[in-house]
Amino acid sequence: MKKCILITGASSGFGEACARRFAAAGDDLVLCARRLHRLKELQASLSSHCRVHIQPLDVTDRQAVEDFLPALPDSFQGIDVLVNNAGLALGMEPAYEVDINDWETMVDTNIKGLMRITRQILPGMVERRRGHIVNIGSVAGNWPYPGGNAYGASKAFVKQFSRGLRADLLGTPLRVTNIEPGLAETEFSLVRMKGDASKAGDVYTGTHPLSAEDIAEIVFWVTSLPTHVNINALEVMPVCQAWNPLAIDRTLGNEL
Ligand code: NDP
Ligand code: 8X3
Repeated sequence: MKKCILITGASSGFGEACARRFAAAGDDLVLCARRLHRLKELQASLSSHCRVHIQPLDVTDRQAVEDFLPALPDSFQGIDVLVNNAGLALGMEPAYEVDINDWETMVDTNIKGLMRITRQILPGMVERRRGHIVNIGSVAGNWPYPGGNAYGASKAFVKQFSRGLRADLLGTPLRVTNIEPGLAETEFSLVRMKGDASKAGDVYTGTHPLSAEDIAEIVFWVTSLPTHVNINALEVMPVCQAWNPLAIDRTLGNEL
């Protein structure tokens, strides 16, 4: 049965790939991001497959998020699947050198933006007794690494918030899933390295990372399972990625 899919951050990477995947299934799409020209291009390429509504939206703008749902055309109001994908990492500096503005932008986008959209969409899903929220977390929410500080913490929030939603929604048919990708090649690293294409490229050198299409297939799969099945969390890494041993410093000597 055809669904109505709302994807935040649909202008590139996972969000765009999810749009293409759901479009291939003929679902209705509501696509948001800040870059309207990207959304327009995507809409043009998908509109022969399905109905597509695009909406410029900055998820850090609380008023814009509150105005978002009422402004949707009636035929797109019944959101069945919310893919909470808009997000970013900024910088790799250690916590004692980081630009506090970067931390705040990550919190405003990855935490507050995701909460605001969820709060807008969830009441309608509960009322219609139909819906699936798919949050895009990260391995960074499970495993700390140097320079991951606030980004990892924001994704740990997404993990626990997803569990909390499930707890609140027990007794309804609604589903909640947290997808936790590892290394994936999108515009993510270009954004994190603030436009430095060389540094962003280095992140993937010699690897075979996940693709945006890999993640889109997983998002599509979790939403296509029988309606009594809830994937709570799904951590996915490329084969070339795993854990390091715990780090041990051998330089401090007598200073401690
Ligand atoms: P991209 O940079 O390719 O895509 C990020 C998307 O988020 C863009 O469409 C961007 O659109 C949107 N976005 C960013 N800020 C805002 C905002 N304030 N309001 C609305 N939209 C916004 O990266 P990915 O596709 O990789 O990232 C998607 C999600 O996946 C993020 O949450 C990221 O943290 C997560 N992730 C990424 C991994 C990776 O290695 N790539 C691994 C694990 C998780 P626009 O700029 O047009 O607003
Ligand atoms: C993105 C994955 O490992 O760069 O969420 O933090 S990682």
